Amino acid sequence: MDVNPIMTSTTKGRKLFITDIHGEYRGLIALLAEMDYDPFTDRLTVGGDLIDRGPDSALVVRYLRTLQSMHPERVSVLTGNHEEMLSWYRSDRSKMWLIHGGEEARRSFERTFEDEAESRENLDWLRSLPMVIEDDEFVYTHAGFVPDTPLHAQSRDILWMPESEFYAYPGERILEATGGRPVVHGHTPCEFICFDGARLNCDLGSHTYAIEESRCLALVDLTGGEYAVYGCAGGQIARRRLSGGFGGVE
Ligand SMILES: [Mn+2]
Repeated sequence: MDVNPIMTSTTKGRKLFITDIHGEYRGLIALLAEMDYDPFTDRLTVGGDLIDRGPDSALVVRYLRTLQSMHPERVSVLTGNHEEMLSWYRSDRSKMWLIHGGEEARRSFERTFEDEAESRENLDWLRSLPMVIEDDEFVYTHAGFVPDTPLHAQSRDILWMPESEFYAYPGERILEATGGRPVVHGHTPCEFICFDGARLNCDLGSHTYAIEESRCLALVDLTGGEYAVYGCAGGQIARRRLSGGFGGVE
């Protein structure tokens, strides 16, 4: 078997990314195991849309909140447009959340959280999550951002940014705004994770694609340039390489 020494040396202390989990708790846990996730060395960033549509939103929220509280230096969680809809629902009972998968999440909250206090703690945590996270190599957002506006002065509209709008900007313009760092994001389901030199969309449509067999969740190793895919319908896992020269090893 062909073992790449560079890959072997980077299996610890990787940067991992997962997004648009949408209540797929089993998939989340299976993928972390598949990739040998080590919370004491790996950095995990979650790209928002933890909740809605899928069966176990409360378990996803509780797990990630606990993980972050245990490893605050190495676990970061972004908000997405589904957390935004939940926040509106909690403020003024806006029905928009319930019709976009919130009904499933509400049932999961009722079934899973012990009492009102636990529910409030977890949902307040969701409300506190940031829209932009960055490190020395990458910028992370849920859907994209507007390069004309400073990274940390973005409007909350960016949580809803269609891929067509984000990808209408030339890659150079995005990299100029981030100081040369690629943007890792989700929000718009795609079939394969493809790096265009400036952007990496990691949403494979968990509980979102109309065709059940197409719904997948990915855990991406940004350091090693590969990812694991979990099929929401059958629970099968596959490994793939990132395309577009990502990770420095082809
Ligand atoms: Mn989503």
